[in-house]
Amino acid sequence: MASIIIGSQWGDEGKGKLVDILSADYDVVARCQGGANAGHTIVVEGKKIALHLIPSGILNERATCILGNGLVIHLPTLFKELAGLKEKGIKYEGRLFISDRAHLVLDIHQMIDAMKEQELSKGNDSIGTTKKGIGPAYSSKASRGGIRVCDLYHPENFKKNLYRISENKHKRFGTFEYNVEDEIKRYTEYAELLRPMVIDTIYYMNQAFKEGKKVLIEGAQSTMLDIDFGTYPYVTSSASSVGGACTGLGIAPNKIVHQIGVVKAYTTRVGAGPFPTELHGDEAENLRKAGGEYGTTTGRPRRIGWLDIPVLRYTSMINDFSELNLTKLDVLSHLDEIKIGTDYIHKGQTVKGFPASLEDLAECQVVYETHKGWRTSLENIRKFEDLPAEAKSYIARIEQLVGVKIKWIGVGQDRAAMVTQP
Ligand code: 2SA
Ligand code: GDP
Ligand code: MG
Repeated sequence: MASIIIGSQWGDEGKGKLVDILSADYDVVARCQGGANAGHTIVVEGKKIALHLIPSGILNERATCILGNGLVIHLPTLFKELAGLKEKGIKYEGRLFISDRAHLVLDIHQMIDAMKEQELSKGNDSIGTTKKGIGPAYSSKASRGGIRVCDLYHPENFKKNLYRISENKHKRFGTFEYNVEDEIKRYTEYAELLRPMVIDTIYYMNQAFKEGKKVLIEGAQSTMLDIDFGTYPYVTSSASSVGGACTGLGIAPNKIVHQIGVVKAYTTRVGAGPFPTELHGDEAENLRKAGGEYGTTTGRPRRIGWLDIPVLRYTSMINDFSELNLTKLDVLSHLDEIKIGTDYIHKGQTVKGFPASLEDLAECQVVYETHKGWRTSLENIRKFEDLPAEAKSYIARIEQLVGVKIKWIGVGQDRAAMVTQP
């Protein structure tokens, strides 16, 4: 059986922390999509670890970690991250495996990401990507010109494809500095370093199910950034909702028995794109500071807003969340009043689902309700019954509005700061 942890908003809900906690009960922890655009921060006894490509289950020595076929992998970033783990004394040898079908993000993809953003900025249309080469790498994949991990072991093929990518991109973007021969040399070295980790992860995953192993799938980015369901084109380039687990790991949907949604107690978004409950000025700045809302990968300040129930109903519908983890409730502790956006009104009608057109979305008015704050620190609370009454009623109201039980409540950054609702 598998459980999947999926973001219900625009990312950075705190998925990494929950994966780290739950991984103690799992044999395998797998990533199925995205790349080093992800940033998952875990804090254990005051020590911070930021992961981008490697699953957050790596801290649990019992778990085998998998990077599935649905990922796009920048090998220099992967090796940097592995060196960081080594420095911290975390052993990954023999328990981190990479799909031979995963696609590579090459430096040229990262350069194109930056050039495309620059081009879009002329019309004020930049996506605000992480510039990690994600969109261009998935474009190469979809247009059947990508390079996969298995191609590293067929140097002639690798070389031919890299020259082709480089020629195509120069035709499209004009002159820019990119030395194909240097890149080939680097990748010849990476290929050998990577070899012990490369396996057929599809066979591995399905054998793991046959052997009765428990699998935890770690979502990255989140449903509102999904290429199909998100606020297109202000999305990432992968399937970051439940369906991405099947295509990104080669497993059947009936293997996934729990879909755990992670919900931040307010909303954040990095990069451009619509954000109906967005706050500005001091209100936003105070929450940003209280929540440390700066990108784990890029350090960019995250945009801040109130909890958006239409978003949660929509992402809960797509993923059929079995239970939720409400995170960062402690961040709201300084507020006298907390708002929740309960509905969108468009042309006098309550919106069902979520508008496809960004123009329609911009015309929506958000209906808010106001809740009394609790004005006391939650960080040392470890039992549900010890939460203040106002916090309990905020939790109960979210459960009622979304129609899904909140099983875990995050009350601080540390691994230990998690309360379970009986
Ligand atoms: P990309 O780079 O092509 O995937 O960017 C497309 C959009 O997806 C957003 N995106 C993210 N949003 C939130 N968190 C992400 N990871 C990092 C983090 C972000 C960071 O954990 O903080 O450090 O800035 C992430 N990755 C991609 C991105 O902002 C674009 O809106
Ligand atoms: P992810 O991308 O969903 O894994 O989330 P990130 O790691 O990018 O961002 C979430 C941030 O919030 C990280 O710095 C976490 O350490 C932190 N965090 C997670 N849960 C909580 C919580 O309950 N309270 C507080 N204060 N911080 C939290
Ligand atoms: Mg993140």
